[in-house]
Amino acid sequence: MARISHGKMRSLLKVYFIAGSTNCLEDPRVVLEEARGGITLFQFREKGSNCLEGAEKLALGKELQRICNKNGIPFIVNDDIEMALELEADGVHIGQEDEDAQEVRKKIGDRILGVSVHCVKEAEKAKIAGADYFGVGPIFPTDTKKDTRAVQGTGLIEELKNFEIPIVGIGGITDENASLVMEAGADGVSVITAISHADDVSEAASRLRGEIFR
Ligand code: TZP
Ligand code: ICP
Ligand code: MG
Repeated sequence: MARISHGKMRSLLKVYFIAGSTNCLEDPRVVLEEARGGITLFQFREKGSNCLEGAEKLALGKELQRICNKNGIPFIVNDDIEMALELEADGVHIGQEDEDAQEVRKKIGDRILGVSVHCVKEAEKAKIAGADYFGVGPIFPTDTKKDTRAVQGTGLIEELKNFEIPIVGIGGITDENASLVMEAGADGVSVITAISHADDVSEAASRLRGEIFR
């Protein structure tokens, strides 16, 4: 296996859905099944109060991975490198508070490595460590993650373009503001609420996809 190309990575980032059991209003497996037609990449992010742990978390991850596999959607695990390796996930996403990116790259080999970055300095470090993409945010205000950095708007996306690393925006993104993120130079948008809390998940995912592929 070789590292993913920038071109392939950019195409996967277009509609990047992130969820875990605490984000979903109904069974996360049902939500993912409903979203699958609109999304290009999925991240299992099991966080927050009352989130699953241990064997239960692993079991849910496995089921969500199976749904992804069935639908040709690569499966990324947030934070939990051990679980990503155990499941043979397609990749991992880590933040600045997680394990050092260089160490993670050694552990996961050629799997996809996503790193959250909030400034040019973090981007430089992540690029050297071997990040396949940058997660940049929060772009807009969000209630989903309580310990986020300050809202950044789209400025950093523009600044990071010359790094030539694929970029996905995150934080408060909806079908109504997604085009601003793309116009700033992102390769895609990453959302939790816009899909997981929608009355009609399938329709929400398709609508977001429509905005990105416009
Ligand atoms: N990292 C920065 S903002 C955020 C994460 C995980 C939450 C994004 O969730 P939403 O609901 O799409 O704003
Ligand atoms: N960006 C992405 C893509 N995923 C995350 N979990 C995050 C930032 C915090
Ligand atoms: Mg993290």
